[in-house]
Parts: sequence; structure tokens; C-alpha cells
Amino acid sequence: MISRRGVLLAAGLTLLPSRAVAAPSIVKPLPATDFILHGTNAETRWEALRDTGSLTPVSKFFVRNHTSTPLLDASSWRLRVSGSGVSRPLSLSLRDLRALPSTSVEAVIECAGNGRSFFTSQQGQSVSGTPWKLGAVGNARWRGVSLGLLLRRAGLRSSAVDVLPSGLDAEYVTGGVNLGHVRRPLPVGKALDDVLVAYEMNGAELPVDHGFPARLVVPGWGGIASIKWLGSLEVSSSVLHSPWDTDYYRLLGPSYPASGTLVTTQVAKSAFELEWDASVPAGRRVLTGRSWSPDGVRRVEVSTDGRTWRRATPVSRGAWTRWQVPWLATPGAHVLRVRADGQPDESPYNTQGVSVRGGGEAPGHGALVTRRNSSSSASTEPAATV
Ligand SMILES: Nc1nc2c(c(=O)[nH]1)N[C@H]1C(S)=C(S)[C@@H](COP(=O)(O)O)O[C@H]1N2
Ligand SMILES: [Mo]
Repeated sequence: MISRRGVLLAAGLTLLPSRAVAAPSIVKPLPATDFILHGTNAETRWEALRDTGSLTPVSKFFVRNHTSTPLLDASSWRLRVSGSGVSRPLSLSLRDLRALPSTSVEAVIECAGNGRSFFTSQQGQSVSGTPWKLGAVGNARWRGVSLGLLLRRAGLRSSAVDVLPSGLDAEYVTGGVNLGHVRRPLPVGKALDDVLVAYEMNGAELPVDHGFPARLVVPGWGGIASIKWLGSLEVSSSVLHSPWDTDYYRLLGPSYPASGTLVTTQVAKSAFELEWDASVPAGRRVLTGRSWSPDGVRRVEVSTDGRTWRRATPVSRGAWTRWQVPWLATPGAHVLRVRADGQPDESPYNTQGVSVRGGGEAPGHGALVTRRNSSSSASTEPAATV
């Protein structure tokens, strides 16, 4: 009998030498068993989450970098809080930040473009941006200082309307235009609600790729709000803008106003912990997966025949819900589908391929249902291809 350790070792030996890939923009190792690379970004493979708990291990957490992970010097780093919306500007060292009362929150961070590739593969529409499948999402426990607490320490004025967090990574240049540091305004209302200036992820120091020494965590909002490598927070009594709210992460297209509609909160999504076009042995199987939504997840349903839906059983509830459902897999090709809380089949078209609830004109629509497209199995063993 082969021991579990033996199995792991054998797997490691066969997989590591040829498959560990480094994207120059990302510091942590990106083994092909865990990640799909898209330029400067790395997408988590859902099958790699099968044997993990509710929190996404840092080693498997997706990375979305506009440029490259900067290596910042923690001893000279400062977080500046200033602007017309505060009366006592702050300049905090990491030590200062760590000395303030801390809180921790379990929160999903999901790129607003997660699922974008399905606009093309399932809806036949062409969209711009990284062609993520469903792996531009992760769940972690973040510890840090409440943004509300920081703003109050800085003497937040009642006239303040917007906070503009800015990253210390390289300025973003696209199409020959320098758009400056990655930054996106956040309304004071949300800033005072549940936003964290985080310096810990899953109980350890924030990893460099995820924003060391500190990042924002904006629960429920598209990932762009959670600015990494935070250097400054401009608090203003007048409305602030950046290309990341005027040009990017807006719903644009025929059914939206000419200037588009701002993307803020995410919508319910679900995924199976399976590779795409997975082949599994025929027989009794247990399908596992996760569903998440800023509004919380109440009901998860799975379809294995394309027609009927059954309730999945929750395995754990947290910032996302893990679930399972038994399946008698017969040989042949199958399409597996999952939906949480009535996720619709289609997402309304927008040029940037953001799956959100419509900008007012399409109430109730928004999320993409996970499907596993059928394909024929090349295996001679009886197999179910999903
Ligand atoms: N400074 C900075 N912050 C950033 C980004 C970036 O490129 N630079 N990318 C944003 C986007 S689009 C997403 S989806 C999340 C991704 O967070 P992660 O890389 O920790 O998974 O970070 C956001 N914060
Ligand atoms: Mo993103």
C-alpha cells in the first residue's frame, strides 16, 4: 500500500520540474497545477481548491496586477491620509498602523471581470479585458485597521464625500498613455461601513503580491476597490475621479447611458471544484463547489441533466458557501450547472464583460451560471466527461 505521503511526493516529483512557471510580474510561485496565467495576472484553478478549506491558501490565491508586484521597504513606508475632507492629516508608519486597534474580517475579493470569458464562449459576444473563467476570486481572513477609525483619527469633516486610495506600484501605461498610479474613488459611506486597511492575510503578514505592507479590503465590491500597496488616501469634500471609475469598471454598451454605469457591488456566482472539461470515472461521485454573493447565499441548486435542479447541501458557510451534491455519473458527456439564489442563465451584455446586475434597465439579471461544457471522452475506460 502506498502511503499518503508517498502519493504526495510522487505527485510533486512528476509535476514540479516542468510545471512551475514564474510570471515576471508576480513574485510567488505559480505552478500550472494551481494557476492559469493571463499576462501579468494569475487565475486560480478551481480543481486546486478541492482539498482546501474555506479560506483560499495564499499559495493558490489569484493575482491581478496592472503592472508588477513592487517590493516596498516596510521601514520607510508611510500611509498618508490628507485632503480637504480631513482636519488632521496623518502620516503613519507600519508600526503606527499596527499599534492601532485592529479588527479582522473574512471576505471574498473577486475581480469585477471574473467570468468574463463566458460572454464569448457561452453568449457569443466579444468583450475587452482579461479572459478569466471563474478563478479571479479568493476568500481570506484579513486583519487590519478599520478605515472608518483611520478617517476619524484624521478628523473627518462632515463635508467629506469621497476617498481616493492610491497604490505604490508602477504607474499604469496603456495605449501610450500614462494613467498614473492605480487608484479608484470610494464614497465616504462605504469607507465608513466595513472597509479595512489590512496588513495580515490568513493570519500572516500580507504577502507581497497581495499588497504588502497594507491594502484596502472592500467587502462585496469589485476587486479594483481593494487597492494594494496602499500609499495614500485622499479624502475630499468634492467628488473625485480616476480612469478606474470614469473609463474602466463601467457598464458600457447599447443598453447603458453613453457615459456608462459605475460598477460597485458584485453579484452571486458559483463554481464547481472541477477542471474544465473534466473527465471523472463513472459511478457514484460527490460534486463539490462554492457559491458567493455580497448578499449572502441562501440556496444552491445543481443540474446534471440540463433540465432539472436539485438542492446542494451546504458544507460550510462563511464569506462563501461550500456545498456538495451526490451524482451518479454515467459514461458519456454531461453538462453540469450550478446556480445560487436564482442566478439567471445569462448576463446582460456590456463591452467590458462585467457580470453585474443591470444598470437599472435589466433588474434581476446579472450573474453567469457555471456550466461545464460537454465534450466527448477519449478514454477507453467508462468515464463521465463534464
Ligand atoms: N495598487 C494596485 N491595487 C490593485 C490592483 C493593482 O493592479 N494595483 N489590482 C486591483 C484588481 S483589478 C483586483 S481584482 C484586486 C486583486 O487582488 P489580488 O491580486 O490580491 O487577488 O486588486 C486590486 N488592487
Ligand atoms: Mo480586477
